[in-house]
Amino acid sequence: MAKDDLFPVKGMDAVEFAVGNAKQAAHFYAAGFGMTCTAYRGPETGHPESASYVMESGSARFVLTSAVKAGSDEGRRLVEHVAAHGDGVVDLALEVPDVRAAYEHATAAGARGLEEPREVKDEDGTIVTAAIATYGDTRHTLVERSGYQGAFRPGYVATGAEKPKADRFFQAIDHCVGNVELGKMDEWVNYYHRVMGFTNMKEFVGDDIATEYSALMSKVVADGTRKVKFPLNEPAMGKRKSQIDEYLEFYGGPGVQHIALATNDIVGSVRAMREAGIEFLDTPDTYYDTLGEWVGETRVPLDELRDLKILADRDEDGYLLQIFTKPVQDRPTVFYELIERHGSMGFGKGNFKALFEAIEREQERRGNL
Ligand code: TYF
Ligand code: FE
Repeated sequence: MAKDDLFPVKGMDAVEFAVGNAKQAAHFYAAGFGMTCTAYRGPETGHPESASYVMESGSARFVLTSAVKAGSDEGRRLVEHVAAHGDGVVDLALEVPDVRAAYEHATAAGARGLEEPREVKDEDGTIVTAAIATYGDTRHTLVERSGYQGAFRPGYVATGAEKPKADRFFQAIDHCVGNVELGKMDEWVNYYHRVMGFTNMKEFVGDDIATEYSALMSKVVADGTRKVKFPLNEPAMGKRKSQIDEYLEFYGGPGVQHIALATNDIVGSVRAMREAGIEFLDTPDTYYDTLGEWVGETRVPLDELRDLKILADRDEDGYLLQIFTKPVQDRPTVFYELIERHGSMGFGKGNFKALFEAIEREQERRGNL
């Protein structure tokens, strides 16, 4: 963390989803993603408006929230979010060392403030939070934990479940991707420059790749430590309807497209998740016919990659293995990526063609191409 960093971040604090039925979503993430429900807040704990399940795997934390009292202010906000977007991400919460300073800097730099800094306390300590708006109806809550000892945040009650083992299916959030409207990508890239002091990573999808096969443009911004990485996509004119346009249409505007989860054992994770019913994108056998020639040796034998449809990419720093789920709700919106990094800090550029073709096959099956 550089001394002159005006918006230092410690990492992702949590990804919060507004969903139609958090109780059932919690079961899905437990069974399919190997996550453990570590904390809960709801009517039984003195919060009648909504129910929230905190799901953890390693340092990755998802919060699944549903309205309980649809007529309350909070309930109405959740119901409206779900009505507009379906199940989706409402909050990419960031842990910062000083919320007041971060909020002041962000709003002075033009971020729209949603919640002023405030302290929330219980017998386990104090947390400071504030919130700023980002693309669509998505927000960044800023969280200062300062040694808070309780379950998640004040108001939440620990479930008593044993802390999940970090080597379950994944142990951290690697990156969170946003889809924004045509022509808005650079505006949002600049927002993260200005507001958070994030800088561009070298991986991007430019005009050349866009027109050839991807029908999207993308740039990646990250904090100085590269712990928080936010790729941003916008649609581009390709040969066919952009997967980003499909998302924007079905999500009802900009929002989080995919969350990449870091794993140390992608083979074990994919096997277990497939077994639990999670559906992954298919990769044609022809991809593997030439893969060995350019990717070289990886930890996982080529046959196993082919078997499980795992993708691989290599750059000057090393290699990565990755795979993408199909959308995890009926709308063709949010999906997940599993990523096992071995040196490479990239996003799988060498796979973009194979990946985007796989996504287009799914678009076609849905009748959206
Ligand atoms: O996060 C990334 O940039 C990669 C590649 O619709 C990617 O995972 C980009 C766009 C997309 C799917 C994957
Ligand atoms: Fe990704």
